[in-house]
Amino acid sequence: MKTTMLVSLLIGLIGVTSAGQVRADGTVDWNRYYSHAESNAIMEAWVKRHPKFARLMTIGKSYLGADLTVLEITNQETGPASEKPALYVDGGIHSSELTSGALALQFAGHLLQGYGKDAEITSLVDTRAFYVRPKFNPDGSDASLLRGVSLRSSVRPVDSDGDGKMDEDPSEDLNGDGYITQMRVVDPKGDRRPSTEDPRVLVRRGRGDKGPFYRVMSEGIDNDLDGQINEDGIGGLDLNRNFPRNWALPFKQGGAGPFPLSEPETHATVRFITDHPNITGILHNHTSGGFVYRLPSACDPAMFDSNDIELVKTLGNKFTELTERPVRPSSTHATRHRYGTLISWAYWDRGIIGWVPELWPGLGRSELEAFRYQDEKLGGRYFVPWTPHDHPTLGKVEIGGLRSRFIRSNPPQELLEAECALHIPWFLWLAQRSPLLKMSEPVLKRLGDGSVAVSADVENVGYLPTHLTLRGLEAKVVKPVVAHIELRDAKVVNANLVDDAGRSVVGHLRGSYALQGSPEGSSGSARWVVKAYAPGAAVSVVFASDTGGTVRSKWIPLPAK
Ligand SMILES: [Ca+2]
Ligand SMILES: [Ca+2]
Ligand SMILES: [Ca+2]
Ligand SMILES: [Ca+2]
Ligand SMILES: [Zn+2]
Repeated sequence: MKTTMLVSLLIGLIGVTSAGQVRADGTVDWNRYYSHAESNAIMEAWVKRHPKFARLMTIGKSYLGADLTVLEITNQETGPASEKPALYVDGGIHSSELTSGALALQFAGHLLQGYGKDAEITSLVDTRAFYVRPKFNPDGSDASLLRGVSLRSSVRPVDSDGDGKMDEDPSEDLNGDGYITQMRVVDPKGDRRPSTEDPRVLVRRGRGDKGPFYRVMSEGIDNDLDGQINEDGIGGLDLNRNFPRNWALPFKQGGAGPFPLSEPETHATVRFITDHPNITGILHNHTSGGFVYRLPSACDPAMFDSNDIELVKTLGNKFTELTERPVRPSSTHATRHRYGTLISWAYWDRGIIGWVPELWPGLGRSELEAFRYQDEKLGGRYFVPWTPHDHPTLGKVEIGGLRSRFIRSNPPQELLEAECALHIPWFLWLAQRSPLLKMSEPVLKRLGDGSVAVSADVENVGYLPTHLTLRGLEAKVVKPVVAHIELRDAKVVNANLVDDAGRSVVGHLRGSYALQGSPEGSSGSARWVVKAYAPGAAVSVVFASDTGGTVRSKWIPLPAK
């Protein structure tokens, strides 16, 4: 069973063709969901079109061997990405949450198309870097998009019902219409009845209601004859429970994998973020709900420093201001606690503030409103009329109902671009909130003995402190600002606090946000005494911060007598 399913999954993936989706003017139709191959083709076309700004990286392979691709965006002429504060943006950790990946891709397109036209974007691409990963989990996203498979995250087989068999009972498209919808069967004990306002809609049965009553199941058969229909479909892991901080065993939380970072998709993420200490913020996109989850996440909120939470709330308030949508803490589900999330790991182990935008509030408040909308605006194409079907074990059933993937769980294509675009101003605003170093012109002063004192000041003109959060400071996971001097035909004869590598530690610098507990002062300085040993001697001063970028002076000749 396992092998057959994997083979059919692979065939499904190979069957994808990557048509050219980028138009001659560089634009892309954002009212479309793209497969992993199409998404990669779009990013490859951008790299060809904008070689100065875009670079494609493969950071690992998925469970089925697909490339895990990240698009790096920055202006190479103003310095490499590694020397600039960066924002990490992903989507698609959860397979059917396809809007999240669409937003990541659209965000990258917005940056590339906006450069040179929009002053804010031009400045951001010149001074910051972006790492955009539209398909966190390409196997699962393609299974959902291309084959309508229902699965939470990765396609790695899991025995979800504990019967010793893995993925033995997925859903089946019994009526062959290309969709997995619902089956309803008349049952006096059923908990549903047709709505009096719209008989196509099944609502919860109330006390004293009149029949007929229905039992509703997802479309399929009981493949393993255990009495349950569709109880163990493809996959079963939740990759956003597989991160190493506060990871939990299955007795506390299912689907988290056998051990932290057991999965290639999560391992590549932790490797990538750790290897890119310039990342100052994480946008880990999901769907649906129409709000943003903030820290604290995946552990007791009391463990979090209240000053860090104040900072998180301040940053989140801007989202509400820009979108009129709420921000909610991620850890207050008493009954549904989460463990091992990406943003929890990023905060505790890297000091980074991460966010979980849950896109798409849905169509209206009730199922009835969704039906009405799809009737009036979407040509009725998301409803499959209830049609009799002879089920092999249940006998007479009806198959039909709402095709919910692109109406309830994700927006219909017509609304996709607008839903994603709503979030972009806040993403840009967050990118601007990074720390950012700026240095003064070094001052050179000739001393009596013929040596030259070189001094320079540096300031964090950004918003966040260079340590990002108090967690980043206290756990020493974000490095302080350091200075060093580059020399031509000169040597350092005395230096203020120079370490073995010739660097002077400036320390952490506060930004314009007054984070309680952050070191005082947003500026620092460094000083060296140097001596020329040949004519034409010159120096250049460099201040480097993982999170605030690297700034360099030009080469300055040492003053002659
Ligand atoms: Ca099973
Ligand atoms: Ca069907
Ligand atoms: Ca079964
Ligand atoms: Ca079973
Ligand atoms: Zn999700």
